[in-house]
Amino acid sequence: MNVSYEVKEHVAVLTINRPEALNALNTAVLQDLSLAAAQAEADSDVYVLVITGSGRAFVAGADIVQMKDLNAVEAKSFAEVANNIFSKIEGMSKPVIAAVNGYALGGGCELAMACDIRIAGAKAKFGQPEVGLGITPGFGGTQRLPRIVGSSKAKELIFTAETINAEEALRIGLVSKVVADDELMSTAMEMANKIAKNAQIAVRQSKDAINKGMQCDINTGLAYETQAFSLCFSTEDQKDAMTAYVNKSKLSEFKNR
Ligand code: CO8
Repeated sequence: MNVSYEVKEHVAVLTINRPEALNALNTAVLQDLSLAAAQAEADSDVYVLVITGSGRAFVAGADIVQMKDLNAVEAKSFAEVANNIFSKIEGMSKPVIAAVNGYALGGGCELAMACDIRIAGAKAKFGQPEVGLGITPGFGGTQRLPRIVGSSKAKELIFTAETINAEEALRIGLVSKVVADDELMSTAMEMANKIAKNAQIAVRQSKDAINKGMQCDINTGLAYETQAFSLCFSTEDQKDAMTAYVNKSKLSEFKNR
């Protein structure tokens, strides 16, 4: 297996595990990543997924050895397979945190960008080196990077193929937190556990409204939000939490229904 998967309470941790090739994404790794993400989505006990890499890389890109001799038709199919998997991860009902422990280059940066939140270890490195290899980004980089950091910075990063460090990634908004390398997983787990304690229907509706809203005009987005907001009033969680607030008591946990 190129991916290890374990569940701790309500948090699943998916570790890409091909350290000898800096976790480069070949067909087998993509397949295992896809299966593990689907497992997390299907498991009703899992509320949050954390994705990380083993060794000194998160993912150092798509596998260049596998890509080298592809023709255009094969390249299209490879890109489509990965794009489908990344879009499934992005579209998961549950929040996904990328704990970026090292190189996140090319397909690795693109995988991190398909996650909802990115936390970086201090040694993490980000970049889209594709034009230096004679190709464009192919696993979503031309689309997700400008949506996250703006088109000018995205174009600069993609056209120059420059690698940036974690502090610069934080400065441009590519990641939301940088922590010491040895605190990366504990920080990611702490954030995941904090999310897991909230009302999961509300968390998932929020994610859905944000994701849909990022793809449309603001009035359509506001309509998605109104739908998500009003749906929450049909849950026991909303009644329980607001009743507890009004009674000045503390809700011990959400039923998530
Ligand atoms: N593919 C295959 N093997 C890789 C990759 C990769 N992306 N990255 C690292 N490896 C392998 C190395 O070949 C090496 O293997 P070996 O020991 O057998 O020689 C091993 O991992 C360790 O790597 P290094 O010895 O190079 O480690 P260094 O610390 O010296 O360097 C780097 C680390 C800087 C990360 C370096 O490995 C590197 O530059 N890697 C390539 C990074 C890169 O260019 N990534 C982008 C790839 S393109 C991409 O992702 C496009 C996605 C869209 C594709 C569309 C499909 C059609």
